[in-house]
Amino acid sequence: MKKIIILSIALFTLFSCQRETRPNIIFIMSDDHAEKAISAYDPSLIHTPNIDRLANEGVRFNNSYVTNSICAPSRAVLLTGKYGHINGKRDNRDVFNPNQMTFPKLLQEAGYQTAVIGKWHLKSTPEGFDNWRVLRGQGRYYNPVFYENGDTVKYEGYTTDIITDFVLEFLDGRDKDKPFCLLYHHKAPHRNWMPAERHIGMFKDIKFPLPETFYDDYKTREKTAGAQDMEIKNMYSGYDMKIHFLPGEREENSGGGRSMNWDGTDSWNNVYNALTPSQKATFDSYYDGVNANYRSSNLSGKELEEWKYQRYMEDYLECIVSVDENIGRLLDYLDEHKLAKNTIVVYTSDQGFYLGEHGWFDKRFMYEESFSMPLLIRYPKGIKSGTINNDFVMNLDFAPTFLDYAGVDIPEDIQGESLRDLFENKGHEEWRESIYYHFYAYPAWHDVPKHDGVRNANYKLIHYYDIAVWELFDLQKDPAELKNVFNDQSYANIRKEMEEEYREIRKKYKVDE
Ligand code: SGN
Ligand code: CA
Repeated sequence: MKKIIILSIALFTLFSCQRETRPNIIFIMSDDHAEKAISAYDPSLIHTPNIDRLANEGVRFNNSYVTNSICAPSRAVLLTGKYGHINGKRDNRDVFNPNQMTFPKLLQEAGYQTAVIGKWHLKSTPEGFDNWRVLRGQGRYYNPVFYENGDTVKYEGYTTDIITDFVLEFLDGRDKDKPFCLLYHHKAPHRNWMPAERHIGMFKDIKFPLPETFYDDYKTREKTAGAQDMEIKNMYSGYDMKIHFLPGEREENSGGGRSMNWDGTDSWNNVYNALTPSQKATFDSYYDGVNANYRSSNLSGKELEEWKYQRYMEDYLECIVSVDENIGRLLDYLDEHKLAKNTIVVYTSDQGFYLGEHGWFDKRFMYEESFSMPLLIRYPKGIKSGTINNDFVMNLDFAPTFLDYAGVDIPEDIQGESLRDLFENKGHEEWRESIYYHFYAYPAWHDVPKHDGVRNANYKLIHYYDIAVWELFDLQKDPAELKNVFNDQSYANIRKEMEEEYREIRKKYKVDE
């Protein structure tokens, strides 16, 4: 009898010890958040003290990239650790096949409590989650509709705050005997950039500097960079700039939706009308002035374009202030509940974004601003504070990393690598030296042709295969990617090497012809 008791105590202790050593995981992803709009990366545009905590107390990755710079495909890569041609989600229109392996399913099987809260956008119902509360479609900034564990519920308030309320609610009500894995996904700062009431107008007096490439003439890239529809000058005056139309007035610009037949009617009013009377009053208290200024100054040409840029930056960055505040709420919660030490906290975005570079907003291209994604990870038990990492990491690596830290076997067919190797040095010497990208969403908004390509430390080769155009950039000499040297004879050898690398990497990732 005594023996049995001792044995059960021993087993119980062993079991509970095991439970305690497995880390919790909080994966925070915002939508369209450029690195340059996080002060840990670049302090010149905005101060994000809470997001920066993750860099200061953990690691900042300087070379983190997505496989495909568009929302839903990026989310499918997160879940599966595989490229879109393998997981089946190549563009926003494809429906994600939920009957495939995902890392939340594996963690759930291994005894984790799993949840996803916020933007989802994968069209099929979330699977592998004990709790899910996801935004309908793209989600709205105000008064959002959520699908939650089978019900459809509408809430009043600001979506960034509401998503975080739900996150804290989940943490409070969780099963404390299990480790948890929580995907916490913001809608902000996605278009059409509506700040929280408390932040409206806070950047009104700041004059944001124009990026050096704002007036890019697209020379040597005429059919690609020069043929898109994502220029700031074509942003909607209604929906994007929040100008109310006068009777009979129509949108003059494509707004980047040339191929999608936006009807040109009062696009801001549709969104504005979904606000409550008190939200409207707050919007009016600031945007009435913007409207008056727009009408009285009657700008055109470059002046109008630069005015749009300022308005865009103001609203975009104000949305990020709310994201940052809410991350502060979460980090405080982790401190107060003594969860910080044993929780891996990741901050990233579904891709990068243009903040005026090349004259653009949006993403899609394999050029640096949209190909890259911000990535900060804090895990006091495994990562030294203040670490800077310059290796090529990808959103492919999230799934294997989380499985690795949770002690779950990484399935053979996962295409990413565990980032844990970078901090514990095993296998670090053999880390990848080049990365592969593939964008498929054409025809679609913003008119960016399909392309794939390879990047290494010095060069980038891009193939727009439907229009038979190649681009080669010398990233050391031309980091802004303004000069395509594909047909430059002095690069003939480099071109050959990169073409070989392109063939190899496509083979490695099993890209079908
Ligand atoms: C919407 C936006 C586009 C954006 C896509 C994809 N237009 O269509 O500007 O590129 O989403 O974004 S909007 O007028 O509806 O805001 S993604 O992040 O979901 O991939
Ligand atoms: Ca996005």
